[in-house]
Amino acid sequence: MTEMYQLDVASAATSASLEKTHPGGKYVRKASEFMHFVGTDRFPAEAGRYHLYVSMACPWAAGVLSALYLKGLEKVISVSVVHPTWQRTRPDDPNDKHNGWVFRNPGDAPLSNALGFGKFDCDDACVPDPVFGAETLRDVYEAGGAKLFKFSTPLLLDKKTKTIVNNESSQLLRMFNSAFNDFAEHPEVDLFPEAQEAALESFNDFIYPDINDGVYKCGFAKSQEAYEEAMVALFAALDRVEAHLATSRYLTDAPQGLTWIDLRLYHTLVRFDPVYHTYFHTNLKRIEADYPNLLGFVRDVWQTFEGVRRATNIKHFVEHYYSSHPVLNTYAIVPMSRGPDLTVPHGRAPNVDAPTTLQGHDAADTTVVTTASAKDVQLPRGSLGAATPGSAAGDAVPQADVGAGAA
Ligand SMILES: N[C@@H](CCC(=O)N[C@@H](CS)C(=O)NCC(=O)O)C(=O)O
Repeated sequence: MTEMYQLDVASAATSASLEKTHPGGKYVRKASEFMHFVGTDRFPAEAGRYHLYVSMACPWAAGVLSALYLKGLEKVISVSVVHPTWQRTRPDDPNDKHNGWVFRNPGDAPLSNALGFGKFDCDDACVPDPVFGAETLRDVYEAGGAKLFKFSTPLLLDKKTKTIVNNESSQLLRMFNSAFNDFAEHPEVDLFPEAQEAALESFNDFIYPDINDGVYKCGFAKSQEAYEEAMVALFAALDRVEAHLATSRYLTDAPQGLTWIDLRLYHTLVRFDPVYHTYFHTNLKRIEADYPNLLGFVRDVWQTFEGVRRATNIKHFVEHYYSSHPVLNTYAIVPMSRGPDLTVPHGRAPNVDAPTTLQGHDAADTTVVTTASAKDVQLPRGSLGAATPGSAAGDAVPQADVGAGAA
């Protein structure tokens, strides 16, 4: 086990391989391979035909899963959820070092990281692959026709033809917003309001590269310069959003409040203090201590939108990052903090119209104007866990079950 780790570090550190994957030490995300759309002759919109693979740890997949819940597509698109801890996907081949997502049944034996350290249980959120009975997401990609060596979530598969439709979250969000409206329980929910399109794009122009992807650029940088450049951009962008959210409840004035860009921002921010601040070295400021408006925004979105809350699995995302990259965290030690208490009243002033299906409860219920610190308000932490896909709202994992490195 230890030998493999030494080999990995040695091969990762040669400047030739670094230049290929990290020009100038910078982390560059690989492009998605599949970009087909549902609603075409090849992939018509049908209930029961498509299957979504997600990791509840992955911010991109969690955004797509939020959209699935918000639109009421649970009976239309089936879902598999991978285990949070990456495993060797070809353990019998000493030359194949790929480490990636695997499927497990709830109650299966706990998994350790690829070096054999740590113990991470197979909890009720794990949902195995019903299409191929695959053990790994890599197997699903290969069965579905993948050519590139990238096996990421989210992934949408056509069960009828057993081919991959799309693995790009921004496109899946758009697809779920409109392509299945004939079957959706909430066709009226609109995460892509046309009137706000320009504003949404201009937010995305810096939120995606500097915040969503920005935290990864900090965490996966392989040179000090690349890390510092990403850090400067990240905190400038966070400061900018913090200032904007001082006068606006959500990012835009969309009539239903939440949009796809709020969703993307939320799923990065909710991971920020418990994961990125420490693991990705994004430690100039913390959301809980330094960004009252971002903190209020995260709590607001979590409290107001049941679909988002159900797609927020703190246990999975904390365990995933700390157990999946042995080069960064050899012994899979998981820090104890789970981040801010999301049950503390969010204190955001309502500036959107009457509640719609998107609004889980009336904004007027939450009248606190200042943002209380989790340390000041001791609320039961039982509701911090996430519901399993398909389970009822508020069916949360008790906090006691999501302790560090819960086994
Ligand atoms: N562009 C993709 C990125 C997805 C992505 O990078 N997902 C990560 C998890 S957060 C993943 O599955 N990584 C595994 C891999 O790339 O092998 C999207 O937004 O859908």
